[in-house]
Amino acid sequence: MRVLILGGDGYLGWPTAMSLAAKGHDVYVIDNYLRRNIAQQTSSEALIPTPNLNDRAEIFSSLTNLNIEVEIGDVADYRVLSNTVAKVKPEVVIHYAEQPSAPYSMMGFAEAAQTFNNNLSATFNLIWALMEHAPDCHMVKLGTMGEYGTPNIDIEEGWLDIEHKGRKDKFLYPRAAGSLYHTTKVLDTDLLWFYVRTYGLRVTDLMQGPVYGLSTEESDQDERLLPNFHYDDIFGTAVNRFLVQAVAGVPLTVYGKGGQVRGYLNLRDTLQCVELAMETPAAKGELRILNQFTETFSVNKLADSVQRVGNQLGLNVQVQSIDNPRKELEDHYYNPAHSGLMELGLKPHYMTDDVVAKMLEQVIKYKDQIDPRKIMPRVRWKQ
Ligand code: USQ
Repeated sequence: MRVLILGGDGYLGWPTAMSLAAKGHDVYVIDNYLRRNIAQQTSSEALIPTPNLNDRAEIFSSLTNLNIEVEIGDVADYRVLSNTVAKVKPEVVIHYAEQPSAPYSMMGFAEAAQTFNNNLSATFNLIWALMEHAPDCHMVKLGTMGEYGTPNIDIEEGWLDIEHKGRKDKFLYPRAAGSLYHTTKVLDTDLLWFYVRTYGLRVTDLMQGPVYGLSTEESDQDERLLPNFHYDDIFGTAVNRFLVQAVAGVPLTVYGKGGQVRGYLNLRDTLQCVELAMETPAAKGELRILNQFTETFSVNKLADSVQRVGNQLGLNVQVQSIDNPRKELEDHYYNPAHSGLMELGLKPHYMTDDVVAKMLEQVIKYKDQIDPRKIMPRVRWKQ
């Protein structure tokens, strides 16, 4: 298939590009380096240096003879995206081109506005570019499990059947996100639903939990092909941060009580999920929503596992609860459905001790590059 990836330089975008190229698809990626620029501006650079997108594509091509077409451009600019879609005429667009950090979106007005404008414009522009130039194209859009928040009832896959005063209807599952970033994804979903039901677009919206891991078939061939690995408080997820803290000898920073439960998945499973979604596209006029994670656990459980495996590797790992810089429930019910992708054929890779050990070993190689100033939280949700 002709595949266009928006946000092809990102943690998910780059591994997806390589994986789909390796499977024989024609891959075209576009990215404006927004994350790289914000990382530099906020002193949140990745642990492992990653070549720029053109260089990555060249290295990949020299190893595999496979081509990934690269464009450096801003999809939040309609003319840029419209020209690209008209030129590529994609059969599938994978939309990752969003500012992905919850803490960044909570820093202040400028960062919130940048997140809001970038994320909503990217989605809005893509909708229009597809309607204009590729109306049959299947959009695979990356949403987040954080759209639902942590409600005190079971979370369904995107939709909820409601009976009210004796009448029944189906609605988008209620959303209650915990950051402006997560809220932009809620707004994306609403925007998509309007255009799907009104103009017959075909869209899969993937509600993904936090992803971890560096190892994929392609990135294992050469360290220069590794995805971005951030461990700071802005772009680093709890998993990455705990791994680096364990190696640096800093107590693992559990925010508050540590009972925050999320739905996690391995990077290899993101690649599988996106491919499965591509292979069985949503119908015209369908907004298909799939909850994309393979297992749920709490921050405390994650810290326990990094501590246990770290100690087996000879590290002396401590865990310390610190004042929570976010506003979120720290002890809550969490039972989200996630059968859709399993039914499509997903074969999960779980976070076993072996997987944690491999990630720690990878971080240990770069121990000297850990900057302790990036570790403690710098951004607080104003309460
Ligand atoms: N947390 C800690 N200690 C830390 C860092 C985080 O206890 O040092 C806690 C947070 O308070 C939160 C949980 O760990 O309760 C997860 O935080 P995170 O930073 O790992 O993930 P989050 O901010 O939710 O965002 C990440 C990605 C985002 C994606 C989201 C999926 O950055 O792009 O959408 O995971 S989800 O969490 O399902 O919304």
